[in-house]
Amino acid sequence: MKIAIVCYPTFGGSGVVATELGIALAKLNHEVHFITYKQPVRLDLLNPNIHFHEVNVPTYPLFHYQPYELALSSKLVDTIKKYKIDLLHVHYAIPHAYAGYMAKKMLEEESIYVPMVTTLHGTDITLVGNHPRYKPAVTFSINNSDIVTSVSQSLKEDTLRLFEIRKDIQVVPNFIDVSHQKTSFTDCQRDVMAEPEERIVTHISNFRAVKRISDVVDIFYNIQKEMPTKLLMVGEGPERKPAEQKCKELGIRDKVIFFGNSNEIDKILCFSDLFLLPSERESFGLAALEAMVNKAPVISSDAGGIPEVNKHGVSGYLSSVGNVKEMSENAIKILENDDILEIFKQNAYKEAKKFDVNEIVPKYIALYEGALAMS
Ligand code: GMT
Repeated sequence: MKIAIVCYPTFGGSGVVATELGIALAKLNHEVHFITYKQPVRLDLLNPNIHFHEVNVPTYPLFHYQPYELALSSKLVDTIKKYKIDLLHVHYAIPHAYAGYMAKKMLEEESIYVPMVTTLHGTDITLVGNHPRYKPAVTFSINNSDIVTSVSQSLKEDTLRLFEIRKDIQVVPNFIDVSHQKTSFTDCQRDVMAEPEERIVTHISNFRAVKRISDVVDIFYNIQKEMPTKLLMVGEGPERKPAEQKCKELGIRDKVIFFGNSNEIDKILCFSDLFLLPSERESFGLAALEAMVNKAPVISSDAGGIPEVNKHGVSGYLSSVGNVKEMSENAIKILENDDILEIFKQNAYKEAKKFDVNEIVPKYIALYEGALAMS
């Protein structure tokens, strides 16, 4: 199949999932065309089946807002025609499903029919998409997609609750390449990060308010009172500076390392003993899955789709949003005993394997085949 993928190219779960999906499809000999405004951060163009087409938005002083959707739909039309694309898969409803729909309609004028699969990722539904200013357009573009998928059962339920949806929504969970984790590198250099007796706790996100970064710092503060520990904070976003300030005020700044955005999260997760994800909302929690495949148990909130990934008492523990006390106690329970930590580490890995790329990508391929058969 020739598949066009539209996604956000930046650090963030939806772009990562779209990129990993494209890479997996290319390995299965499908021809994959990424169409977005920048090369996706995790995209390696060395595979001959992978192509990247940049969407350029020429700036014009008359426009207060530059029309990205227009440029994207035009680029889609041109690319689909030029490369004879069979199917369009857009990740994140806003504005990709809307632009994809417009491209489909323009192509129909020329008797070219391309089915569109839309994958809902989370904030496109629960935060941004639900805003009254976007809601009609988001509802319209979901209802006019040929196939709609969501990354968790929880997100499917949120979508049906928040929007008037006529379409069936298929749950296709996010995934991870377990074999890559095993083979990508062997030198886990724990000693550059911490002393042998120190535990390593990690948080990775885009440092937005929804991630409750302040809870991460509070939980870590409680842990480090009980045992020698380091906190690794990976990512960039508006809550980073306030978090650094809070660490200073609590007198723990020297125990916390802020990395900024990183392309080497496997290297950081390989020596992590525990992962913290106390988010206010989370449709899936891809970062938790990436931690689990690296054998890091997860202390998380029970928001959204997290319970579908992190299993309470098995791969970690779940608490209600904001229950820092319970999250701290559970973290300490896992970290204070080597044997217990080892059990949780193995369990986390075992649970992560359920989301292996080889289990999940065939589900997308089956949906693509169904969409093509319908068109
Ligand atoms: O977490 C974010 O704010 C980034 C966002 C995105 O669109 O990149 O993540 C969403 O999609 C991820 C991939 O499907 C999910 O793992 C995240 O849980 C989801 N974030 C939220 O729902 C807040």
